[in-house]
Amino acid sequence: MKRRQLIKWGASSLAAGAGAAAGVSLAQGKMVWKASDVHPIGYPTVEAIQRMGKKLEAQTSGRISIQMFPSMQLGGEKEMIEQAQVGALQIARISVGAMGPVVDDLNVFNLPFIFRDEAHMRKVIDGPIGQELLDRISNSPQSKLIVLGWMDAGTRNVYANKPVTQPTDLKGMKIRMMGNPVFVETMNAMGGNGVAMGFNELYSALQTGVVDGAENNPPTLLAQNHYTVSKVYSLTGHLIIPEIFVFSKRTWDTLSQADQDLVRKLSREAQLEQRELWDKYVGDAEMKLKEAGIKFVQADKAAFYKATQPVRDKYGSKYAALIKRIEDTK
Ligand code: GTR
Repeated sequence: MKRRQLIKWGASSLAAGAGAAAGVSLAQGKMVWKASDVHPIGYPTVEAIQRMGKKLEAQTSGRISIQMFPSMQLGGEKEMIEQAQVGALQIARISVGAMGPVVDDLNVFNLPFIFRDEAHMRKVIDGPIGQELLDRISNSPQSKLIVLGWMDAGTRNVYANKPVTQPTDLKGMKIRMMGNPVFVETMNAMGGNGVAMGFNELYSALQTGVVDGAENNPPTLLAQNHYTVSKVYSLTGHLIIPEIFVFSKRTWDTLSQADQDLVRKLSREAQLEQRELWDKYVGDAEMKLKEAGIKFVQADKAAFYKATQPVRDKYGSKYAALIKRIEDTK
């Protein structure tokens, strides 16, 4: 065998080895990246990543593509984070709620009523604070993830089969919260009993009465079919939690600079597209929920704000400087 040919062979088997180690399917030099989301096809976060995949395929002449695994096919967000960390999965879209236990600073965004409204949240993630937090995740040795960008997830409100307008309405009610102590304590402070539970278990827990309710944004209430078992949506507005999409550092480190730059560029586009898709989807979701007979009820937000002050005091003290900067973002 000629020397040049040998080198070529050696290089390609090396590349295949690196790819295989990082869990990337490689056929004839083509890379197929696995992406995962808990939401179904058509949901704005899923759609934005699929569009990114199409562009990636077009701009690399088919060398790189994305295979989407929607609807929790690869498990809940905790599992998705773990798979991305070991390189079994390349792109994961996850809530900052699930990232708090991985990178502590992110818990600032998981505090109740930390943002005045969604416009305030967007100002913060679009500005220097947003960039600093993304960098902190990418630079944290224990995260093993590279953050590609932010995504929107609107405002979370309580849903159950009765209205919740005051903290006293939640008395004795078991409300599912994401698995992060700050959320369970938030619900307890709001007057209910917070129950930490994986998102993948929630539908049947609502259906069988293991929990009395949950809390989420309108698109999730619709897309996860929770509205078929919880009929009243009370606008408590207690959490506005953005989401992120991340790339496995293990795979990232095997990519060429040019491929990394391309992914960065397309990620920025995906972030902008998701926001547009999100705004439209929220409007559609609210309309469909109302058409399906879901009652939207205005809650006394000031009362819930007051009730959750101990949570902000307890968790917020160590982030005091950051919280001040968030408050000062106008
Ligand atoms: C949704 C979010 C999911 C997941 C879910 C939950 O709003 O998009 O990523 O975090 O909430 O409550 O677990």
